[in-house]
Amino acid sequence: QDIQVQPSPRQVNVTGKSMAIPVAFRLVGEQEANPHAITLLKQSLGDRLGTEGFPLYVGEKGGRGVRGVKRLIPDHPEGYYLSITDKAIMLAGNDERGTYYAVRTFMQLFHEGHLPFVEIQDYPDVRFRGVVEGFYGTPWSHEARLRQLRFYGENKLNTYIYGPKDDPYHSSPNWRKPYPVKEAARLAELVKVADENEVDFVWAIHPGLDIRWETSDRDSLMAKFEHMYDLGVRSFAVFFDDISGEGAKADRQVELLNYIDDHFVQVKPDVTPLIVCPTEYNKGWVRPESGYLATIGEKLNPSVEVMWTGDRVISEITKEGVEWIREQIKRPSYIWWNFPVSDYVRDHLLLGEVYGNGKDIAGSISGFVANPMEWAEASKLAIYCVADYTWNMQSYDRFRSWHRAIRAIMPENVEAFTVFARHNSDLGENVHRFRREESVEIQPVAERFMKGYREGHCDERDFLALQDEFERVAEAADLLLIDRENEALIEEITPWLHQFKILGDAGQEVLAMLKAGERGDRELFLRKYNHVKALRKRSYELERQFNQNPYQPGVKTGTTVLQPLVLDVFTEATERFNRQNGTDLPLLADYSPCKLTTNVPQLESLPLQVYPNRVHLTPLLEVVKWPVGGYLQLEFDDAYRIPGTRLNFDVKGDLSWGVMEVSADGETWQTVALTRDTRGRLNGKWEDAPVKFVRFTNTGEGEQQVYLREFYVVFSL
Ligand code: LTM
Repeated sequence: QDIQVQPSPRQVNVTGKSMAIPVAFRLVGEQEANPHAITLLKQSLGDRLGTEGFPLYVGEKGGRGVRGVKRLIPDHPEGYYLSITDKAIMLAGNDERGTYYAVRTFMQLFHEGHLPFVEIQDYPDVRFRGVVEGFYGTPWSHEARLRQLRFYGENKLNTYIYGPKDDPYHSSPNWRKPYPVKEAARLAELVKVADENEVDFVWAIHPGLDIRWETSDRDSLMAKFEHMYDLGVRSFAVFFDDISGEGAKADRQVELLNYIDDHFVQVKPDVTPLIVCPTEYNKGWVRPESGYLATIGEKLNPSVEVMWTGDRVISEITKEGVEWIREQIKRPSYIWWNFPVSDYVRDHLLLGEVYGNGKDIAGSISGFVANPMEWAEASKLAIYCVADYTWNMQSYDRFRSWHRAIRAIMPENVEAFTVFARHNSDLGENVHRFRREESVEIQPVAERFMKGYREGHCDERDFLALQDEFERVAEAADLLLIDRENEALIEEITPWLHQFKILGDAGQEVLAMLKAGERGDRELFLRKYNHVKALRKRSYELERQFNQNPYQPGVKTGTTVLQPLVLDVFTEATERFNRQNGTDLPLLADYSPCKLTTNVPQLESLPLQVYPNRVHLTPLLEVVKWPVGGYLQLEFDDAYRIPGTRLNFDVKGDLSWGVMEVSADGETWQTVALTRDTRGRLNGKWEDAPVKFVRFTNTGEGEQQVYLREFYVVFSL
C-alpha cells in the first residue's frame, strides 16, 4: 500500500494493513505538547476528539504522552516519529516543531479516508526552508500572504522572509520610518499567523541605497528593528543587494551588522540569528580585488547567516558552488534561490518543474528560500516542489513533485492546469540567460512534423498529435477561465488564459489551413488564413491591454514551442499557397525595425520593446557595471530622424564619462548634445540628416556602476 505524504518522508514502514478512522479519539499529552500542534489536531478532528476513544499520544521528546517511544524519535531539529497501529497512534516530536510536523503528516493520512498501519521517522535536510518575498514589482497582498503562510505550514516550510523591493518601508526612501498604523497592524497579523503555522516571519530591511555611515542612521535602523520587535517579529535580515557606491562598502556593512548582532540580536533571547544578503551575492559578481567577501568571511560575527544566489543572479545551485562560497564566507551559505521569480520576464508565467539544483548540497548550506513571482498563488506550484526538495533531497523527484503540486493547488481541474503549466514554463530570451524546459512532450513531434512538411510530406500521426494538443490547449483555457475552486489563482492568470485560448484556436486553424492548402481548397484556405490573422490581432490587443508594467509589458504564453510552430506552419503554408496561386498574401512574421548590439556583458540579451516609432530598452533591476569602451548600440532597418532620446542612469554624480553618437553607416559618427534635466536624466535629439545607428559609449577612464532605468529612442522617417 502506497502512502502519499508531502514532503516525502525520510523513512516509512508500511504493513499493508489499515483501519477505518475511529469515531472517537482520546488525546494524551495535550497539556505539555506544542499548542499549535494541539490546535491543529482539534481543528481537524473536531468532535471526534475527547476523553474516551482510540488512544492518540502527542508531545515532544521527554513529554508524558510519548515517553515510551523516546528512542525512536530522530535526534534532529524538527524531527518526528509517527506510528499508527491497531492499539494506538503516536505523534512524537524531537522538538515543538517536530510535533507539529508529526500532526501535519497525520492529517494527510487521515484525509485519505482510512488510517494505514505505518511507522514514520522523519526530519528535514535543510534547517531553514521557505520563501523570500524579495522581488521587484507589486508586493503580495495581505490576503495572499495569509494564504501563503498557511500553505507553508501545510508543506512543512518554516521560513518566510519579508523583503519586497517595492515596499518603501522596507527599502528607500522610508526604511528609517516606522510603518503607518494600518500597515503595522497587518504585519502584526502576519506574524501571528506565521507563528500559528510554525513559520519564522523574518522581516528584512534594505537600507543600502541611501545609507550614511553615521550614528544617526544606525540608530534609525535599530529603532526600526525595535518597532518591528514590538509588532511581534523575532527574526531579522539586512539586505545589501543591488546597490553601489557608499552603501556597498564591506567593512562599513560588517561594522553595522556586528553592531546589530551585539546590541539587538544577542541581547534578546527570543530573536533568531541575523541574516544578511551581501552586495556580492553571486559568484559572477565577485571581484576578489575588492576584498568584499574576504571581509565578510573574516570580520562578520560567525552567527550571522549569509545569503547567496549561486554562480549567477539566477542559477542552479551546485555542490561545487556552495563549497566554494563556504570557503569564502567561512560558514555555510543561506541560499536565496531566484526561482520562480519573474520580475525580469514579467510577461511570462513560470509554472514548470523545479529542477537543476544538486541533491547533494544539504550538508553545505544552512537555508534555502525561493524568491517567487509577483503572482502569489501561481508561485505555489514551485514553492510546493521546493518544500519537497529541501525536506528530502535524495528522494526528490521533479515530475512526481510537480504533478502532486498541481493536484494540491487545483484538485478539481488537474488535467487542464497540467496542460496550461506545461506550456508556460520557459522564460524566453532574457538578460540572465536562464531558461527552463517547455512543452517537452510535444516538442519532438513539432520539430519532426515541420521538417517533414518543409520537405514536402506530412506525417499524419504527428499531425493528429499536434491537433490534439492544440485542442487541449483551447479546452484547458476555457475550463480554467470558469474554475471557481481557486479563484485567487484564476484571477492572477486570467490574461494568460485568454492568450492561451487564442493560441489553442490559432494552432488548430493553422493546421486546418495547411490541410486546405494540401487539398487545393482555395476558399477554405483563405477563410482559415483570415481567421488566424484575426486571432493574431486579438493576441496583439491583449498584449497591449493586460499586465502593462514598464519592464516587460504584455502577456506571453507557449513561446518556446507552440507559438513558433503556429508561426512556422502559417508561413510555410502561405508561401506555398502564394507560389501555387500566384498570390501575394502577407506573412505573420514578427518584424522589428531595430536591433541591439553591445559589449557590456550584463546588457547582452536585453530585450527591446519596439513600438511603431519608439524603442525602449527593458530597464534593468541590478547595478550595471559598464566597462571602459563599453557601448550600447541600436541599429535601425532604415535611416530615421531621432526627435528624442533619453537615458536615465539614476546617478547624481558626474556623467561626462559617456557619449551619445549617431551614424548613417556605422563608420562615421557624430556626437549628440545631451542636456541634463532636474531628475538627472540625459535628453537629446538628432533632427539633422537621417541616421541608422545610435550608440552610447563609456569614453571615460574607469568602469562605471549605474542603474539602467530608462533608455529610449523616438524615430521618425
Ligand atoms: O537576487 C537578489 C539577491 N536580489 C534581486 C532580487 O530582488 C530580484 O528579484 C532578482 C531577480 O530579478 N534579482 C536580484 O538581483
